[in-house]
Amino acid sequence: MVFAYIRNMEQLLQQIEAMKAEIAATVATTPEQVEQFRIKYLGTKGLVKEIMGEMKNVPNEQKKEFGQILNAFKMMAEEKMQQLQSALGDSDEQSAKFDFTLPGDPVAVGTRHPLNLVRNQMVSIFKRLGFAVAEGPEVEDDWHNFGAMNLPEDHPARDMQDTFYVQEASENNAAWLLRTHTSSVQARVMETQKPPIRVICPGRVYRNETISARAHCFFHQVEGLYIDENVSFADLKQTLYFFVQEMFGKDVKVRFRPSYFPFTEPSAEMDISCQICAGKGCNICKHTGWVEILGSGMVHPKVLENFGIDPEKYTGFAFGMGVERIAQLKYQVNDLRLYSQNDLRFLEQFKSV
Ligand code: 2NL
Repeated sequence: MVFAYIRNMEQLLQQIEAMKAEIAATVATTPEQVEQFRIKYLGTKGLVKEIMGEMKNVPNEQKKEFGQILNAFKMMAEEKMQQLQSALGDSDEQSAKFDFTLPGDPVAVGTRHPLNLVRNQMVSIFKRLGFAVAEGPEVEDDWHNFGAMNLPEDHPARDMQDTFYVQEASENNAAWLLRTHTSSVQARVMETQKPPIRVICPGRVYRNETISARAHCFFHQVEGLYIDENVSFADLKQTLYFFVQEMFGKDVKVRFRPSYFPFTEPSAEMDISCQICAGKGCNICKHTGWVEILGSGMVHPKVLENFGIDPEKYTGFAFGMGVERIAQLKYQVNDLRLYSQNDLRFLEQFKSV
């Protein structure tokens, strides 16, 4: 009997402390060593069992205190056993399953859509000129989309053939539609803000078109509006010239052609030298060396009046352009449908842009 010589509690305590130190110092690197530890301390003839047997020699008034000490000792031995086992498991089974030196699975990195890339670029150029960004709803009433923009009731653009109506006009209700341009957003800006106003409105717009390489039932626009005292056509030309130089480089040439829009007077379209053939003549520019990129003009006095802005005091310019068209010229995209088909072979080409 190991504990046969124990004469008093003092000795018993010393013995427990010595075993605790031994347990703490135990290392096991093989399953056999772990098993040896188990037999020595936790086996049916192990030290834990044996020392528990000493309880019967402990005087009654000290039983509670020593009971706790013995229990703590038992738990320590059990915990150590678990530690030794799991340490062995780690080094043995798990590292056999996993090779931590292998490279990880590659994480697929997405790419920005070319239209977002170009839209962001356009927005950042106009921001540098002091334009704020405004956004608005894609489902609009016909006042914000057409009426406020000086489109007469019988204007062909309002035709069912050209516009997607969500709800037709009735006696008490306005017509609701998918906006055909983002001018409706500028309308909402003029409704809520006083001049000076300087905003650009990027967004998706809808037109009832048969889908082909050159037309789609939705596309993306960036429209701009600048209203203040003494805003002139020269300001319009210089602003747009700055924009294309930033977008396409300093060598780009521009020309303005007179045009017509119900919401601007006078109106002009702007062409730039063809970015595909550098003006030599190709399919994109129809062998003219020029491509149209935007429509613009001085805001029609009636549009200003619609929002209580005095056309005698204030003037403004506005412009609108298609993001798809700018992206086509920058990246030579020859089919509009590519933008909405989500073909990864197309989209992945914009990885490094
Ligand atoms: C085009 C032509 C244009 C505007 C849009 C506009 C907005 C307000 C007042 C007056 Cl609030 N005009 N926008 C003006 C001229 C042309 O867009 O071909 N877009 C793709």
